[in-house]
Parts: sequence; C-alpha cells; structure tokens
Amino acid sequence: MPLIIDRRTILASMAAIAATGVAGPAFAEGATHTVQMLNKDPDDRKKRNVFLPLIQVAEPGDTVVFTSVDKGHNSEIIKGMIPDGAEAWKGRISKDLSVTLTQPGVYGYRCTPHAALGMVGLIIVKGDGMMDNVEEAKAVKHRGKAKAVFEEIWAQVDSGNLLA
Ligand SMILES: [Cu+2]
Repeated sequence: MPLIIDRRTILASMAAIAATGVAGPAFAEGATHTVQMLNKDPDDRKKRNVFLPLIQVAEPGDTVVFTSVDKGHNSEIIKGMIPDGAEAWKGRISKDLSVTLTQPGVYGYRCTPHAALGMVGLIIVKGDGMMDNVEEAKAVKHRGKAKAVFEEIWAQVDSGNLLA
C-alpha cells in the first residue's frame, strides 16, 4: 500500500507535536501551596498573627498563595532573604497574593504590620543551590518577636527533617 502524506497531513502533525510540547514537562504546571494569614494559630490560640504553615517546602515552578483568611495581613519579602535572581514580592494588606517560585533557595518573608510581633515565615524551594543563600538569610537582623521565630525556623531547617 502506497504511503501518501500530503502537505495538510504534515501541517496537522506539526500542530499536534506543537500542542503536545505546550503540555509537556518544560511547561508543566507546578503544585500550589496555601499559606494562611491568620490572627491566631489554630493549634496554639496564644500565638497571634501567624503564617500557617510557618515553613513551606516547594519544588521549582510551584506556586504559593498567601491567603487572607483573616484581614489585616500581607506577605512581603525581607531584604537579604531571597535567592540571587529571584523576584521579591510585597502583597497588599487583606489581599491574597500568588507567587510562583522558580529559583531554588530560601525565601524569608514577613507581614508588614506584624513582623515585630513575630509574623514571619520561610519558603524553601528545593533544587540545585537551594542552600546557597541560607547563611546570608540567617545573618539578617530582626526586630521584636521575629528574632525568636526565625531562631525556631532555622532550628527546623538545620534539623534536616523538612527535606527528608
Ligand atoms: Cu499580619
């Protein structure tokens, strides 16, 4: 049986390949993680103004959505606590904020009005060089309760349990 492939068939095949490429791994959508912005920690009602979870581990390409469960909070990158080449963010108060993270490393952030009350958190994006900015991030000075919260965060990071 003769194999006849006309121009239309070739074009259709190329379109199909292109479409497959768009859906393929290079453009795959990452997972979405939710970090809640809360007035009180549901597990410890004495802890006020918290991000939950305190530490979020993600893969490159994942999206983190800071969700305004309680009003009056936001998420803002802390200067010196972001990997080289990554884009800083600052969300609006009482608004959800969605950030897609491609650069491995640690991202320290705070709630602008409540940072000194300890409302800070960390995201770790896994991958090559993920620990490259840890020392720089650890060296950042914090005011008020944020200092103790970051001590707790770094203790958890150093334990290695998060990445097990
Ligand atoms: Cu806040």
